[in-house]
Amino acid sequence: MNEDQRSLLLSSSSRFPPPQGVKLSYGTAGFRADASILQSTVYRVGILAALRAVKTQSVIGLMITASHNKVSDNGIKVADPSGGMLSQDWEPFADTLASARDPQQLVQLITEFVENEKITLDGAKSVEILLARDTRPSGESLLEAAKQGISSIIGAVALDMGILTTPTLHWMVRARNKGAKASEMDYFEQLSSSFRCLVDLIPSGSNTRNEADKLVVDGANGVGGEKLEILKKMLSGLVIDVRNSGKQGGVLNEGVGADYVQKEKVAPSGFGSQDVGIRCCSLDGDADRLVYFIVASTSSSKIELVDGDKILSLFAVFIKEQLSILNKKRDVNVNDGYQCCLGIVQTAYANGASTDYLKQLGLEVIFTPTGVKYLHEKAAQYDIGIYFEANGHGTILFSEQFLCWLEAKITEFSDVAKGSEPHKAAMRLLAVTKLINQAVGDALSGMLLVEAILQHMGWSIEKWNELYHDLPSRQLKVKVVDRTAVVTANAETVVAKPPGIQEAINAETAKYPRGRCFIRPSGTEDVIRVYAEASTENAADSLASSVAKLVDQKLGSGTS
Ligand code: NG1
Ligand code: ZN
Repeated sequence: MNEDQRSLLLSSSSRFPPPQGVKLSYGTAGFRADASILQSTVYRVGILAALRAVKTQSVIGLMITASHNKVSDNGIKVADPSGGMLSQDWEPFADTLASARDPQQLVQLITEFVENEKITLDGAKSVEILLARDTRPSGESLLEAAKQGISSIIGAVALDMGILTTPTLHWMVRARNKGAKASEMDYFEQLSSSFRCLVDLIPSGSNTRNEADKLVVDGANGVGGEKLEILKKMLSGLVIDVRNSGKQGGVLNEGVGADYVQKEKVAPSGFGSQDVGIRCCSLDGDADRLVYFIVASTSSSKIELVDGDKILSLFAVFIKEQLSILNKKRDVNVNDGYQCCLGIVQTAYANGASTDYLKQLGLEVIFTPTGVKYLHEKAAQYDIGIYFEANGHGTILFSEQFLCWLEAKITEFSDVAKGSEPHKAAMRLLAVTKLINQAVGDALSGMLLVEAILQHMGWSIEKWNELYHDLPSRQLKVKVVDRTAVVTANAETVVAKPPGIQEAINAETAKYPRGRCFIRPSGTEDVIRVYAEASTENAADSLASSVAKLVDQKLGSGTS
């Protein structure tokens, strides 16, 4: 590192002293904490993003958001050149940087890291970092801190994209690195035109929707609702009513949003008896999670939750159907020996009934630990990989090889079998590859795909919800002295350490018909999470609370 670079880093870092007595870690979704203590960390992640851009000679993204968490929190995460999450082998460096005590130590750590990674900091070639934030009030000053970090690396240029949904920023990073059009308007255009394409390909007779058949969206009082107001004007064939868009004065994620709806299983604020029977969905605070729901009765806020597992199942049914049409030999000989490998990726939080259903369809279902980076990585190993967390974060990934094959097929069909069923199936799959975000889970693009598939199938939300019946489940969290004491194995389904706990969980679980229970340390909160499933609500509640008690006795402060 040359002297100019060194003194630039020393002087800028002296303006961002780290908070005393707190240790932040990159976690499963970047750094998250109360916004008031994040300035220094965000500045340092700015440096990391600039280094990553120099190392990869590509555009990198920085998103300032705390997603579904409360409005006073904030956070930052890095988007890699592919638009996906930061490569896991750089995460330890993120933690190291965040914990540097003073400017000298920070510069020392950076010097060692760039040497190891063979990063040349001569500014010879400039690199770009795209910055965006959600609607949190703290976002503006944190974005400024990130810019300061970026401009502390000679040759790194920060481009402020303003307020965006998290998936839009990831999409932009991916598009820019592919040399494609990458503005927010380009994103909206891609979504609306591929949605239109799917609607135009609906078999005649199955789309029985009328104008009054609307979708009501809970925008979590965040960025998603605000952006959907723009996007919906570009859509034809779908009537959307946005509530909780933040304009009516509601608080971000407070009694609203996908996390609240999924965890509490109640209607968000602003929804009630007038919505019984209407198709409703909720986005989270940065619009990367999506769940649907049906208001169950006029007298209570109880809902029928149509969660990420059911969205995954709907997508799987549709993709499988299109692939089988495409592979039929009837109309034209399309079976050229290419076997498309379709994989479904879930976590232990997936409802057991969804897994059974998917397996019954003959699909390959794989489990990974919690955290979309793990699911995404696994899904990317298939020609078509569909992944979802029960909480509504997920997408469908298509391999380059599959895309090439599909495009070649479409060209071939246009010549020899124009308008045939296999031709249409191929066109639908191509439209899906454009509609569904290839970088990360995206509530807006996922919602449009759900809507297009429901119209295609001619299904109501109730019909969709009947694909299978969820097993009753309960999630609890327990505050413990040290959550890292719990070490899990087998995609978090068993406790490896401390000894004895798994045996105790097994003994409890065995008492309940269809019982399933696991515990794991949260990657985003200082708690141990408990998940239980059983044949009745009471049984699931009772299993969860007895295991929570057990965790509290063995590891907790004994207070919860
Ligand atoms: P943790 O706190 O590690 O359970 C939560 C979610 C994850 C994921 C991350 C990132 C649950 C049980 N866990 O992680 O699925 O979304 O937040 O936001 O919903
Ligand atoms: Zn989110």
